[in-house]
Amino acid sequence: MATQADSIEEIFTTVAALAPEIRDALPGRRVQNDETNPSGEMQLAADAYADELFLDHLGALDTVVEYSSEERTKIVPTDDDGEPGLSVAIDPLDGSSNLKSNNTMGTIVAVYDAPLPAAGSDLVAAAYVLFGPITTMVTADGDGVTEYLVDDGVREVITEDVQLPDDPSVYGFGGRVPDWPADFTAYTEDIEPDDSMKLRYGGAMIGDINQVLTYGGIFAYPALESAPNGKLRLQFEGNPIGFIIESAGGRSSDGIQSLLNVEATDLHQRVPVHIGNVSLIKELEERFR
Ligand code: P6P
Repeated sequence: MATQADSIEEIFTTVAALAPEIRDALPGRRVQNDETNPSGEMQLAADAYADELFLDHLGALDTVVEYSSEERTKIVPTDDDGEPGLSVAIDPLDGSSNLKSNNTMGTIVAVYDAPLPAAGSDLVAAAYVLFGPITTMVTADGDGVTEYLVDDGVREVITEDVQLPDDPSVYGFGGRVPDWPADFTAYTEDIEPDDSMKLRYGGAMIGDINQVLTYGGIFAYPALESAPNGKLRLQFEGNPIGFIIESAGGRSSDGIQSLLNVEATDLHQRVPVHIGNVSLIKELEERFR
């Protein structure tokens, strides 16, 4: 009988094995396919291609009973034996709009031990694959964070027990400045004059989060005047990335509480996202009180 750790490892291995095929398919799939995803965003051929691959391969695993993705309106049941199992929520290509400009993007995987939509506290694992100059994968499974090189679809450990650096040095804030609410603007006015901090914002959450994980700092896509719940999705972005950074000694927040405590009400619900060093998130929550 496979343990839950075995099941998580099998999911991570499957995702890593698909990375070369997805990366190789990017050059030929930079075009929009005249579809919009459930969040109303234009879909690229690459988004749809990656989504189909993940459904086929993750859905075939005995221990996966539900598959969902940013690209699909509905949850796909993938189990026919009625045995309990894990629910996977995927952002197949986070930051796919960076494909046109040849900037970083990748895949975010959330593994919940509960039916979807689920709270972050139901996560048992999360990971992201980052298509940068090299392909890397960062995983968290409740027992620390590990960074891997993904070479020909096989993970090779780079660093075990990854921890956020104590002294933060980067920040990246999404949304348009005039659209930021006053409390977030006030917070940015604390951060930007700090000469130990520099702006790093690349348009793909996992690229910016990897900067935070590497150098320490904060990434935020806050609530906006025009979009009080912000832009990022709880199930596919906020929860898994919050889980990873909290597992690396950092903190996540919707402005009030950890993202992992936000109630899940809809598969594609959006949530204000603030993730990084504990000191920076605490300072933000103080501002929001
Ligand atoms: P903007 C990518 O589309 C994404 O969902 C995140 O990966 C990224 O952080 C954000 O949206 C970028 O949004 O408004 O800067 O294009």
